[in-house]
Amino acid sequence: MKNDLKLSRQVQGLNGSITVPGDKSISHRAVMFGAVANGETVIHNFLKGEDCLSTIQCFKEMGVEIEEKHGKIHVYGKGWDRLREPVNILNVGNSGTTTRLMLGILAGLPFHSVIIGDDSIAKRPMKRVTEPLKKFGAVIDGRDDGQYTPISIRGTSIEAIEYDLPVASAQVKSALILAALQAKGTSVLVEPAPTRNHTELMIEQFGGEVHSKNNTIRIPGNQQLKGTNVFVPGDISSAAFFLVAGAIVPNSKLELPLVGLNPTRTGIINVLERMGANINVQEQNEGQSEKTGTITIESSSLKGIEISGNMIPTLIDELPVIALLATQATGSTIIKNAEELKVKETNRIDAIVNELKELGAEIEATDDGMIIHGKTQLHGGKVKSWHDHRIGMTLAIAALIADGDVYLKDHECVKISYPEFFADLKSLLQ
Ligand code: SPQ
Repeated sequence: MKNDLKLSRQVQGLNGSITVPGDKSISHRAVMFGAVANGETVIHNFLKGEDCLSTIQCFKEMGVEIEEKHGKIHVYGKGWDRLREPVNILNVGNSGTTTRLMLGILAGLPFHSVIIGDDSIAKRPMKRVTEPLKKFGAVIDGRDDGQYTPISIRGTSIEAIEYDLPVASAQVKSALILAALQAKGTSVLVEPAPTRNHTELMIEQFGGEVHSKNNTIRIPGNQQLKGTNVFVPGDISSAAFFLVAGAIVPNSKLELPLVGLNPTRTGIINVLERMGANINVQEQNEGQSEKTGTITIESSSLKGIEISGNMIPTLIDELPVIALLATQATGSTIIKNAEELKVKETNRIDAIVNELKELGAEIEATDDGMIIHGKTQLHGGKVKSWHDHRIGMTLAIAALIADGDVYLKDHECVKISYPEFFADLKSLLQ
Protein backbone atom coordinates (compact mmCIF):
# COMPACT_ATOMS: atom_id res chain seq x y z
CA MET A 1 0.00 0.00 0.00
CA LYS A 2 3.01 2.27 0.56
CA ASN A 3 3.47 2.98 -3.16
CA ASP A 4 -0.23 3.02 -3.99
CA LEU A 5 -1.56 6.31 -5.29
CA LYS A 6 -4.26 7.83 -3.07
CA LEU A 7 -6.82 9.43 -5.36
CA SER A 8 -8.88 12.47 -4.38
CA ARG A 9 -12.55 11.73 -3.83
CA GLN A 10 -15.88 13.51 -4.21
CA VAL A 11 -14.54 16.47 -6.14
CA GLN A 12 -16.79 19.50 -6.52
CA GLY A 13 -16.68 19.29 -10.32
CA LEU A 14 -14.23 19.39 -13.23
CA ASN A 15 -13.86 22.61 -15.14
CA GLY A 16 -11.68 24.10 -17.84
CA SER A 17 -10.00 23.24 -21.10
CA ILE A 18 -7.59 20.38 -21.65
CA THR A 19 -5.47 19.68 -24.74
CA VAL A 20 -4.76 15.95 -24.73
CA PRO A 21 -1.43 14.68 -26.14
CA GLY A 22 -0.92 13.44 -29.70
CA ASP A 23 -2.59 10.30 -31.01
CA LYS A 24 -0.63 7.13 -30.24
CA SER A 25 -1.65 5.20 -33.37
CA ILE A 26 -0.79 8.12 -35.67
CA SER A 27 2.51 8.90 -33.87
CA HIS A 28 3.72 5.29 -34.37
CA ARG A 29 2.78 5.32 -38.03
CA ALA A 30 4.39 8.72 -38.68
CA VAL A 31 7.77 7.40 -37.44
CA MET A 32 7.42 4.17 -39.42
CA PHE A 33 6.46 5.86 -42.69
CA GLY A 34 9.12 8.54 -42.13
CA ALA A 35 11.72 5.79 -41.67
CA VAL A 36 10.95 3.99 -44.94
CA ALA A 37 10.25 7.11 -47.06
CA ASN A 38 12.82 9.09 -48.99
CA GLY A 39 13.66 12.47 -47.46
CA GLU A 40 12.89 14.25 -44.21
CA THR A 41 9.64 13.81 -42.28
CA VAL A 42 8.74 16.33 -39.58
CA ILE A 43 6.23 15.16 -36.98
CA HIS A 44 4.31 17.85 -35.09
CA ASN A 45 2.62 17.03 -31.76
CA PHE A 46 4.27 13.57 -31.58
CA LEU A 47 3.18 11.58 -28.51
CA LYS A 48 6.20 11.03 -26.27
CA GLY A 49 4.59 8.07 -24.52
CA GLU A 50 6.68 4.98 -23.83
CA ASP A 51 5.11 2.96 -26.66
CA CYS A 52 5.98 5.53 -29.34
CA LEU A 53 9.47 5.96 -27.90
CA SER A 54 9.91 2.18 -28.33
CA THR A 55 9.07 2.59 -32.02
CA ILE A 56 11.69 5.34 -32.40
CA GLN A 57 14.30 3.19 -30.63
CA CYS A 58 13.64 0.19 -32.90
CA PHE A 59 14.13 2.26 -36.06
CA LYS A 60 17.31 3.82 -34.64
CA GLU A 61 18.57 0.25 -34.14
CA MET A 62 18.06 -0.21 -37.88
CA GLY A 63 20.18 2.82 -38.70
CA VAL A 64 17.49 5.46 -39.21
CA GLU A 65 18.48 8.91 -37.98
CA ILE A 66 15.73 10.40 -35.79
CA GLU A 67 16.03 13.50 -33.61
CA GLU A 68 13.92 15.98 -31.67
CA LYS A 69 14.32 19.65 -32.59
CA HIS A 70 12.20 22.44 -31.07
CA GLY A 71 9.58 19.98 -29.89
CA LYS A 72 9.19 18.26 -33.26
CA ILE A 73 10.45 14.83 -34.31
CA HIS A 74 12.57 14.75 -37.46
CA VAL A 75 12.95 11.41 -39.24
CA TYR A 76 15.59 11.29 -41.98
CA GLY A 77 14.37 8.45 -44.19
CA LYS A 78 16.43 7.11 -47.07
CA GLY A 79 13.98 4.60 -48.49
CA TRP A 80 13.21 0.94 -47.69
CA ASP A 81 16.63 -0.32 -48.88
CA ARG A 82 18.60 1.79 -46.45
CA LEU A 83 17.30 0.14 -43.29
CA ARG A 84 20.07 -2.12 -42.02
CA GLU A 85 20.25 -5.38 -40.10
CA PRO A 86 20.04 -4.51 -36.38
CA VAL A 87 22.97 -5.60 -34.22
CA ASN A 88 20.72 -5.68 -31.16
CA ILE A 89 17.42 -7.33 -30.46
CA LEU A 90 14.53 -4.97 -31.23
CA ASN A 91 12.73 -4.24 -27.95
CA VAL A 92 9.11 -3.16 -28.41
CA GLY A 93 8.45 -2.72 -24.66
CA ASN A 94 4.68 -2.86 -24.05
CA SER A 95 3.62 -1.90 -27.57
CA GLY A 96 1.45 -4.24 -29.64
CA THR A 97 1.33 -1.69 -32.47
CA THR A 98 5.13 -1.55 -32.73
CA THR A 99 5.41 -5.35 -32.72
CA ARG A 100 2.82 -6.03 -35.40
CA LEU A 101 3.41 -3.10 -37.77
CA MET A 102 7.18 -3.48 -37.61
CA LEU A 103 6.86 -7.16 -38.56
CA GLY A 104 5.07 -5.98 -41.72
CA ILE A 105 7.96 -3.68 -42.60
CA LEU A 106 10.61 -6.29 -41.78
CA ALA A 107 8.89 -8.91 -43.99
CA GLY A 108 10.25 -7.25 -47.14
CA LEU A 109 13.72 -6.26 -45.90
CA PRO A 110 16.51 -8.72 -46.72
CA PHE A 111 17.96 -9.20 -43.24
CA HIS A 112 17.44 -10.97 -39.94
CA SER A 113 16.00 -9.44 -36.77
CA VAL A 114 14.62 -10.58 -33.44
CA ILE A 115 11.76 -8.89 -31.60
CA ILE A 116 11.09 -9.05 -27.87
CA GLY A 117 8.88 -7.06 -25.51
CA ASP A 118 7.73 -7.04 -21.90
CA ASP A 119 5.70 -9.72 -20.03
CA SER A 120 2.43 -8.42 -21.48
CA ILE A 121 3.69 -8.51 -25.09
CA ALA A 122 4.90 -12.09 -24.53
CA LYS A 123 1.25 -13.12 -23.99
CA ARG A 124 -0.31 -11.31 -26.97
CA PRO A 125 -1.18 -13.36 -30.08
CA MET A 126 1.12 -12.75 -33.05
CA LYS A 127 0.11 -15.60 -35.39
CA ARG A 128 -2.56 -13.25 -36.73
CA VAL A 129 0.32 -11.38 -38.43
CA THR A 130 3.09 -13.98 -38.69
CA GLU A 131 0.86 -16.46 -40.63
CA PRO A 132 -0.18 -14.05 -43.43
CA LEU A 133 3.33 -12.52 -43.54
CA LYS A 134 4.67 -16.04 -44.23
CA LYS A 135 2.25 -16.19 -47.21
CA PHE A 136 4.04 -13.10 -48.62
CA GLY A 137 7.26 -15.17 -48.42
CA ALA A 138 8.89 -13.89 -45.22
CA VAL A 139 10.68 -16.44 -43.03
CA ILE A 140 9.37 -16.12 -39.49
CA ASP A 141 9.69 -18.16 -36.34
CA GLY A 142 8.80 -17.56 -32.73
CA ARG A 143 7.71 -19.20 -29.53
CA ASP A 144 4.80 -21.64 -30.03
CA ASP A 145 5.21 -21.75 -33.82
CA GLY A 146 5.29 -17.97 -34.33
CA GLN A 147 2.44 -17.15 -31.94
CA TYR A 148 4.44 -15.34 -29.26
CA THR A 149 7.59 -13.25 -28.81
CA PRO A 150 10.53 -13.64 -29.04
CA ILE A 151 9.96 -13.66 -32.79
CA SER A 152 12.70 -13.86 -35.38
CA ILE A 153 12.13 -12.72 -38.93
CA ARG A 154 14.17 -12.86 -42.14
CA GLY A 155 12.67 -10.67 -44.82
CA THR A 156 13.06 -11.33 -48.54
CA SER A 157 11.70 -10.17 -51.91
CA ILE A 158 8.05 -10.81 -51.21
CA GLU A 159 5.10 -11.48 -53.53
CA ALA A 160 1.61 -9.92 -53.27
CA ILE A 161 -1.18 -11.92 -51.58
CA GLU A 162 -4.98 -11.94 -51.43
CA TYR A 163 -6.16 -12.42 -47.87
CA ASP A 164 -9.41 -12.28 -45.85
CA LEU A 165 -8.61 -11.05 -42.35
CA PRO A 166 -10.18 -13.36 -39.73
CA VAL A 167 -10.29 -10.56 -37.09
CA ALA A 168 -11.25 -6.91 -37.36
CA SER A 169 -7.83 -5.53 -36.38
CA ALA A 170 -6.16 -2.36 -37.61
CA GLN A 171 -2.82 -3.76 -36.50
CA VAL A 172 -3.15 -6.88 -38.64
CA LYS A 173 -4.44 -4.84 -41.58
CA SER A 174 -1.61 -2.30 -41.22
CA ALA A 175 1.12 -4.95 -40.90
CA LEU A 176 -0.09 -6.57 -44.13
CA ILE A 177 -0.39 -3.21 -45.92
CA LEU A 178 3.21 -2.36 -44.93
CA ALA A 179 4.39 -5.67 -46.39
CA ALA A 180 2.19 -5.22 -49.48
CA LEU A 181 3.79 -1.84 -50.26
CA GLN A 182 7.09 -3.69 -50.79
CA ALA A 183 5.72 -6.78 -52.58
CA LYS A 184 5.77 -7.70 -56.26
CA GLY A 185 2.21 -7.24 -57.58
CA THR A 186 -1.01 -5.89 -56.10
CA SER A 187 -2.24 -7.28 -52.77
CA VAL A 188 -5.92 -7.46 -51.86
CA LEU A 189 -7.03 -7.51 -48.21
CA VAL A 190 -10.61 -7.92 -47.00
CA GLU A 191 -11.60 -6.80 -43.48
CA PRO A 192 -14.58 -8.35 -41.63
CA ALA A 193 -15.49 -4.84 -40.36
CA PRO A 194 -13.95 -1.38 -40.86
CA THR A 195 -11.10 -0.57 -38.45
CA ARG A 196 -9.04 2.59 -37.90
CA ASN A 197 -7.64 3.72 -41.25
CA HIS A 198 -4.64 5.87 -40.24
CA THR A 199 -2.25 3.68 -42.25
CA GLU A 200 -4.24 4.09 -45.47
CA LEU A 201 -4.53 7.88 -44.97
CA MET A 202 -0.83 8.15 -44.26
CA ILE A 203 0.17 6.26 -47.41
CA GLU A 204 -1.58 8.96 -49.45
CA GLN A 205 0.07 11.69 -47.37
CA PHE A 206 3.48 10.15 -48.16
CA GLY A 207 2.68 10.16 -51.89
CA GLY A 208 1.73 6.47 -52.14
CA GLU A 209 -1.29 4.64 -53.52
CA VAL A 210 -3.95 2.54 -51.78
CA HIS A 211 -7.57 1.86 -52.78
CA SER A 212 -10.17 1.16 -50.15
CA LYS A 213 -13.82 0.30 -50.87
CA ASN A 214 -16.45 -1.79 -49.05
CA ASN A 215 -13.92 -3.32 -46.60
CA THR A 216 -11.60 -4.31 -49.48
CA ILE A 217 -8.17 -2.73 -49.67
CA ARG A 218 -5.98 -2.94 -52.80
CA ILE A 219 -2.32 -2.08 -52.42
CA PRO A 220 -0.06 -1.89 -55.46
CA GLY A 221 3.44 -3.15 -54.63
CA ASN A 222 6.97 -1.76 -55.11
CA GLN A 223 6.01 1.68 -53.85
CA GLN A 224 8.51 4.36 -52.94
CA LEU A 225 7.24 6.96 -50.47
CA LYS A 226 8.27 10.58 -49.96
CA GLY A 227 8.98 12.25 -46.59
CA THR A 228 6.49 14.92 -45.50
CA ASN A 229 5.06 16.98 -42.61
CA VAL A 230 2.69 15.14 -40.31
CA PHE A 231 0.45 16.92 -37.81
CA VAL A 232 -0.68 14.47 -35.12
CA PRO A 233 -4.15 15.30 -33.72
CA GLY A 234 -4.98 14.87 -30.02
CA ASP A 235 -5.70 11.25 -29.10
CA ILE A 236 -9.44 10.60 -28.82
CA SER A 237 -8.62 7.51 -26.73
CA SER A 238 -6.94 9.81 -24.16
CA ALA A 239 -9.72 12.40 -24.48
CA ALA A 240 -12.20 9.63 -23.63
CA PHE A 241 -11.17 9.68 -19.94
CA PHE A 242 -12.07 13.37 -19.65
CA LEU A 243 -15.23 12.98 -21.73
CA VAL A 244 -16.45 10.33 -19.30
CA ALA A 245 -15.28 12.36 -16.28
CA GLY A 246 -17.11 15.45 -17.58
CA ALA A 247 -20.32 13.45 -18.03
CA ILE A 248 -20.34 11.61 -14.67
CA VAL A 249 -18.87 14.12 -12.18
CA PRO A 250 -21.61 16.57 -11.06
CA ASN A 251 -21.04 20.32 -11.76
CA SER A 252 -18.56 19.71 -14.57
CA LYS A 253 -18.00 21.46 -17.87
CA LEU A 254 -14.96 20.60 -20.00
CA GLU A 255 -13.62 21.69 -23.35
CA LEU A 256 -11.21 19.51 -25.33
CA PRO A 257 -9.68 21.26 -28.37
CA LEU A 258 -7.78 19.65 -31.28
CA VAL A 259 -9.03 16.10 -30.72
CA GLY A 260 -8.72 13.66 -33.64
CA LEU A 261 -12.16 12.96 -35.11
CA ASN A 262 -11.38 10.28 -37.67
CA PRO A 263 -14.77 8.51 -38.04
CA THR A 264 -13.12 5.10 -37.55
CA ARG A 265 -12.27 6.22 -33.98
CA THR A 266 -15.28 8.25 -32.82
CA GLY A 267 -17.41 5.44 -31.34
CA ILE A 268 -17.04 7.01 -27.89
CA ILE A 269 -18.82 10.17 -29.10
CA ASN A 270 -21.63 8.09 -30.55
CA VAL A 271 -22.00 6.19 -27.25
CA LEU A 272 -22.11 9.40 -25.19
CA GLU A 273 -24.74 10.85 -27.55
CA ARG A 274 -26.89 7.70 -27.43
CA MET A 275 -26.66 7.60 -23.63
CA GLY A 276 -28.01 11.16 -23.54
CA ALA A 277 -24.86 13.09 -22.59
CA ASN A 278 -24.61 16.88 -22.94
CA ILE A 279 -21.89 16.74 -25.60
CA ASN A 280 -21.10 19.03 -28.49
CA VAL A 281 -18.60 18.46 -31.31
CA GLN A 282 -17.25 21.25 -33.50
CA GLU A 283 -15.13 20.08 -36.44
CA GLN A 284 -12.27 22.43 -37.30
CA ASN A 285 -10.33 21.20 -40.30
CA GLU A 286 -12.87 19.73 -42.67
CA GLY A 287 -11.17 18.52 -45.81
CA GLN A 288 -8.00 17.29 -44.07
CA SER A 289 -7.41 13.55 -44.11
CA GLU A 290 -7.26 13.33 -40.30
CA LYS A 291 -10.14 15.46 -39.02
CA THR A 292 -9.86 17.36 -35.73
CA GLY A 293 -12.24 19.40 -33.64
CA THR A 294 -13.27 20.70 -30.23
CA ILE A 295 -15.48 18.62 -27.97
CA THR A 296 -17.36 20.08 -25.02
CA ILE A 297 -19.05 17.96 -22.38
CA GLU A 298 -21.11 18.71 -19.28
CA SER A 299 -22.47 16.66 -16.38
CA SER A 300 -25.29 14.53 -17.75
CA SER A 301 -28.17 12.21 -16.89
CA LEU A 302 -27.38 8.99 -18.73
CA LYS A 303 -29.30 5.91 -19.80
CA GLY A 304 -28.00 2.38 -20.52
CA ILE A 305 -27.61 1.20 -24.14
CA GLU A 306 -26.35 -1.80 -26.15
CA ILE A 307 -22.90 -1.55 -27.79
CA SER A 308 -22.08 -4.26 -30.34
CA GLY A 309 -21.22 -5.26 -33.93
CA ASN A 310 -19.34 -2.90 -36.27
CA MET A 311 -19.38 -0.25 -33.55
CA ILE A 312 -16.81 -2.20 -31.50
CA PRO A 313 -13.64 -1.47 -33.55
CA THR A 314 -14.46 2.27 -33.41
CA LEU A 315 -14.23 2.30 -29.60
CA ILE A 316 -12.29 -0.85 -28.68
CA ASP A 317 -9.75 0.96 -26.44
CA GLU A 318 -12.46 3.05 -24.79
CA LEU A 319 -14.51 0.08 -23.52
CA PRO A 320 -12.97 0.05 -20.01
CA VAL A 321 -13.89 3.71 -19.44
CA ILE A 322 -17.28 3.14 -21.14
CA ALA A 323 -17.91 0.41 -18.54
CA LEU A 324 -17.34 3.03 -15.85
CA LEU A 325 -19.65 5.46 -17.69
CA ALA A 326 -22.33 2.75 -17.73
CA THR A 327 -22.21 2.39 -13.92
CA GLN A 328 -23.62 5.94 -13.83
CA ALA A 329 -26.38 5.35 -16.41
CA THR A 330 -29.90 4.32 -15.46
CA GLY A 331 -30.74 0.79 -16.64
CA SER A 332 -28.49 -1.83 -18.21
CA THR A 333 -25.65 -1.41 -20.68
CA ILE A 334 -24.77 -4.50 -22.68
CA ILE A 335 -21.40 -4.74 -24.46
CA LYS A 336 -21.22 -7.58 -27.03
CA ASN A 337 -18.78 -8.81 -29.72
CA ALA A 338 -15.81 -7.38 -27.82
CA GLU A 339 -13.81 -10.60 -27.26
CA GLU A 340 -10.72 -8.77 -28.65
CA LEU A 341 -10.53 -7.06 -25.24
CA LYS A 342 -9.15 -10.32 -23.85
CA VAL A 343 -5.91 -10.00 -25.87
CA LYS A 344 -4.93 -6.40 -25.14
CA GLU A 345 -2.21 -5.31 -22.64
CA THR A 346 -4.16 -7.48 -20.21
CA ASN A 347 -7.53 -9.27 -20.36
CA ARG A 348 -9.46 -6.01 -20.19
CA ILE A 349 -12.82 -7.72 -19.54
CA ASP A 350 -11.51 -9.47 -16.41
CA ALA A 351 -9.52 -6.43 -15.33
CA ILE A 352 -12.27 -3.83 -15.48
CA VAL A 353 -15.02 -6.13 -14.15
CA ASN A 354 -12.87 -7.09 -11.13
CA GLU A 355 -11.70 -3.59 -10.30
CA LEU A 356 -15.06 -1.81 -10.76
CA LYS A 357 -16.72 -4.53 -8.62
CA GLU A 358 -14.13 -3.73 -5.95
CA LEU A 359 -15.55 -0.18 -5.92
CA GLY A 360 -19.16 -1.41 -5.69
CA ALA A 361 -20.24 -1.49 -9.35
CA GLU A 362 -22.86 -3.98 -10.54
CA ILE A 363 -21.00 -5.43 -13.47
CA GLU A 364 -20.58 -8.95 -14.85
CA ALA A 365 -18.30 -10.44 -17.47
CA THR A 366 -19.75 -12.32 -20.44
CA ASP A 367 -17.95 -14.41 -23.08
CA ASP A 368 -17.63 -11.48 -25.45
CA GLY A 369 -18.09 -8.39 -23.29
CA MET A 370 -19.90 -7.32 -20.13
CA ILE A 371 -23.22 -6.23 -18.68
CA ILE A 372 -23.39 -3.23 -16.37
CA HIS A 373 -26.40 -2.26 -14.26
CA GLY A 374 -26.76 1.35 -13.12
CA LYS A 375 -26.89 3.68 -11.58
CA THR A 376 -24.67 2.76 -8.61
CA GLN A 377 -22.83 4.81 -6.00
CA LEU A 378 -19.17 3.80 -6.16
CA HIS A 379 -17.25 3.35 -2.91
CA GLY A 380 -13.65 3.67 -1.82
CA GLY A 381 -11.34 0.68 -2.04
CA LYS A 382 -8.02 -0.75 -3.12
CA VAL A 383 -7.69 -1.31 -6.86
CA LYS A 384 -4.89 -2.14 -9.30
CA SER A 385 -4.14 -1.20 -12.90
CA TRP A 386 -3.06 -4.71 -13.95
CA HIS A 387 -0.13 -2.77 -15.48
CA ASP A 388 -2.51 -1.59 -18.21
CA HIS A 389 -2.57 2.16 -18.88
CA ARG A 390 -6.24 2.22 -19.91
CA ILE A 391 -7.35 0.35 -16.78
CA GLY A 392 -5.24 2.64 -14.55
CA MET A 393 -6.69 5.84 -16.06
CA THR A 394 -10.26 4.48 -15.89
CA LEU A 395 -9.84 3.78 -12.16
CA ALA A 396 -8.47 7.28 -11.56
CA ILE A 397 -11.67 8.68 -13.10
CA ALA A 398 -13.81 6.25 -11.04
CA ALA A 399 -12.15 7.64 -7.88
CA LEU A 400 -13.61 11.09 -8.66
CA ILE A 401 -17.14 9.82 -7.92
CA ALA A 402 -16.38 7.31 -5.14
CA ASP A 403 -17.63 8.16 -1.63
CA GLY A 404 -14.41 6.93 0.02
CA ASP A 405 -10.68 6.92 -0.62
CA VAL A 406 -9.44 4.93 -3.61
CA TYR A 407 -5.89 3.53 -3.58
CA LEU A 408 -4.50 2.68 -7.01
CA LYS A 409 -1.65 0.16 -7.32
CA ASP A 410 0.76 0.30 -10.28
CA HIS A 411 -0.36 3.66 -11.63
CA GLU A 412 2.94 4.37 -13.47
CA CYS A 413 1.71 2.47 -16.54
CA VAL A 414 -0.14 5.62 -17.69
CA LYS A 415 3.24 6.62 -19.20
CA ILE A 416 2.54 4.20 -22.05
CA SER A 417 0.04 6.54 -23.71
CA TYR A 418 -0.39 9.61 -21.47
CA PRO A 419 2.64 10.58 -19.32
CA GLU A 420 1.00 13.82 -18.03
CA PHE A 421 -2.36 12.23 -17.22
CA PHE A 422 -2.40 12.81 -13.45
CA ALA A 423 -1.12 16.41 -13.78
CA ASP A 424 -3.73 17.19 -16.45
CA LEU A 425 -6.51 15.68 -14.34
CA LYS A 426 -5.41 17.70 -11.31
CA SER A 427 -5.49 20.92 -13.35
CA LEU A 428 -9.25 20.46 -13.90
CA LEU A 429 -10.24 19.77 -10.31
CA GLN A 430 -12.11 22.54 -8.52
O1 SPQ B 1 -0.30 -0.95 -29.27
P1 SPQ B 1 -1.22 -1.67 -28.36
O2 SPQ B 1 -0.52 -2.10 -27.13
O3 SPQ B 1 -1.95 -2.81 -29.01
O4 SPQ B 1 -2.34 -0.58 -27.91
C1 SPQ B 1 -3.77 -0.56 -27.81
C2 SPQ B 1 -4.09 0.49 -26.66
O5 SPQ B 1 -5.01 0.32 -25.87
O6 SPQ B 1 -3.42 1.51 -26.67
C3 SPQ B 1 -4.44 -1.90 -27.52
F1 SPQ B 1 -4.07 -2.48 -26.49
O7 SPQ B 1 -4.37 0.02 -28.98
C4 SPQ B 1 -4.44 -0.62 -30.25
C5 SPQ B 1 -5.90 -0.87 -30.62
O8 SPQ B 1 -6.55 -1.67 -29.68
C6 SPQ B 1 -3.79 0.29 -31.26
C7 SPQ B 1 -4.15 0.00 -32.67
C8 SPQ B 1 -3.39 0.61 -33.77
O9 SPQ B 1 -2.68 1.61 -33.55
O10 SPQ B 1 -3.50 0.10 -34.91
C9 SPQ B 1 -5.24 -0.80 -33.00
C10 SPQ B 1 -6.05 -1.51 -31.99
O11 SPQ B 1 -5.61 -2.86 -31.92
P2 SPQ B 1 -6.20 -3.99 -32.92
O12 SPQ B 1 -5.49 -5.26 -32.55
O13 SPQ B 1 -7.66 -4.04 -32.62
O14 SPQ B 1 -5.91 -3.56 -34.27
